Amino acid sequence: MSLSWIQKILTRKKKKDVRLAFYGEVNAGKTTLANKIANDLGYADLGPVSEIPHETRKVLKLENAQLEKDGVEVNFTLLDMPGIASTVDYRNFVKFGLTESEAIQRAKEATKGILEAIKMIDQVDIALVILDSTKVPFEQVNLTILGNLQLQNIPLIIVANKIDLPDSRPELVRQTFSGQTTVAVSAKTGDNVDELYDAIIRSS
Ligand SMILES: Nc1nc2c(ncn2[C@@H]2O[C@H](COP(=O)(O)OP(=O)(O)O)[C@@H](O)[C@H]2O)c(=O)[nH]1
Ligand SMILES: [Mg+2]
Repeated sequence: MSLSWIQKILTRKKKKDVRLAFYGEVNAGKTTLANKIANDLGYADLGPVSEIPHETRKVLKLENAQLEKDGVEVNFTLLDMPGIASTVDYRNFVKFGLTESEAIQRAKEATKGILEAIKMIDQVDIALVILDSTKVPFEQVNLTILGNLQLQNIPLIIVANKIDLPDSRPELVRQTFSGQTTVAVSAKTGDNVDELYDAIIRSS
């Protein structure tokens, strides 16, 4: 992939700092997508990915991702947020094989992380709202995230993720949030991530 989209961000708005945040429900693929973008920028992964919910419990930052191209410099900051959830039940983690005390600790950290993610909304330039497109999109968590972002006038892009899976329904996501920019991708395979870069440019 070329990095021309970053150049376009720079030349269009001459914006030196772009703080790009990854919001969404738990296990939507936020960290997978953040890692993919970090790798495209030439950086290492921001953090680990897991099928156990609430793997990301602190905001993961890739700060000062310096990009110098044709004499232009940018500080690109990726903010991979803890997954938002309406309930955090430690018993779910026990099902994944954690001990009870590990599960309780994880639940405590996850709850703190959700608050941290919501508090940081006002520091964000562009929010990606990542959804698992194999799931029903019209869901309380997604509505809460969108409502909070809209309240603060943060430009947002809905990312219908996991289109590599056979039961993915990105069209349903698009229809559900028809007023919003929606891009369907697979963070895992990288499919269609280029289109997401175009959407980021248009929002910046
Ligand atoms: N098939 C598929 N799985 C994905 C994709 N993105 C993430 N996953 C998986 O979904 C799970 C949660 O991913 P993660 O990035 O940790 O989600 P997060 O909680 O939103 O940060 C992991 O098992 C990932 O491998 C994708 O595009 N396709
Ligand atoms: Mg994560």
